[in-house]
Amino acid sequence: IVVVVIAIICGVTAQNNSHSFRNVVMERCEEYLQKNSHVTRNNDCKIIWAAFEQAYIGKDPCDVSPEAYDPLIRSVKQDAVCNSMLFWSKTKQMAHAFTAKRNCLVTLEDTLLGFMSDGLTWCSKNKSKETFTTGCPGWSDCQNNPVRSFWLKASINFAATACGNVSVMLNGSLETPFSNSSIFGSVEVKNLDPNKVKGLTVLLVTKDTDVTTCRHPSFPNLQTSLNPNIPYNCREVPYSRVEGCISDPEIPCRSCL
Ligand code: AVW
Repeated sequence: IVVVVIAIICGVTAQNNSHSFRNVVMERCEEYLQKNSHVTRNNDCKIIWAAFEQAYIGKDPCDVSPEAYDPLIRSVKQDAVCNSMLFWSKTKQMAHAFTAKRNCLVTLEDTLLGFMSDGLTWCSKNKSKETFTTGCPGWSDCQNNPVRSFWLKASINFAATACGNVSVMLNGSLETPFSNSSIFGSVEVKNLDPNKVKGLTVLLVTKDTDVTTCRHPSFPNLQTSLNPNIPYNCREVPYSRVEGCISDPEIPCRSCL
């Protein structure tokens, strides 16, 4: 009897896990489409979920390639908004607090694909039909894990579809604000298309006490990775100004950055 009860409890929890992950993704998808009616047309959360799931279900959690998410990327129909795409690196919280109440800049996590998945963990197992949200490999435990492969593919796609003037928010409080090994440095910069992108502007957010400036020796590395046909720019932006703009969404974008 004890074994049966334990088996039932395990079965039910596993099922709850599968269903709750599906529910979170589906609810976020529906919420996004409700709030962004211009995206609603052409998108079907059920179709998107089916494409999401097929990328990792039944696979070893260290054997999910970025390409497994190609059908998911294709299932999401959302055009890039030119001149407003914002990349970030070591500034996640600030970048999202800034874009939360403003339409002038859009991060990957403000798009349907990124919004559905931000902050979530998921994996399955070889030959399993379940989704687990705990006990999954961490970011660097193995290369081809479902979460890392997802963000890699989503970032490639976000960068490759970018158009017009794009910007990246970097952290001026760090000794090294740009890293070649970050997703921004290793994936996004390299996938910008010079036929579509007019320029890349670094927004280096600095506090009064910071010593890092636009003359930091890590920026020539960025320029080396960047296609030579994409003009590069760097601007130091006071942290206090960004903070002010986060707390008052009425301040126009052009006075913020
Ligand atoms: P980040 P990125 N170990 O602030 O440029 C654990 O460095 O990489 O910015 N987690 C990691 C690791 C790692 N080595 N690397 C990345 N992450 C995860 C998508 C972790 O969740 C957007 F479009 C961390 O909070 C941005 O322009 C997050 O990735 C760009 O990629 C960001 O790491 C930001 O990637």
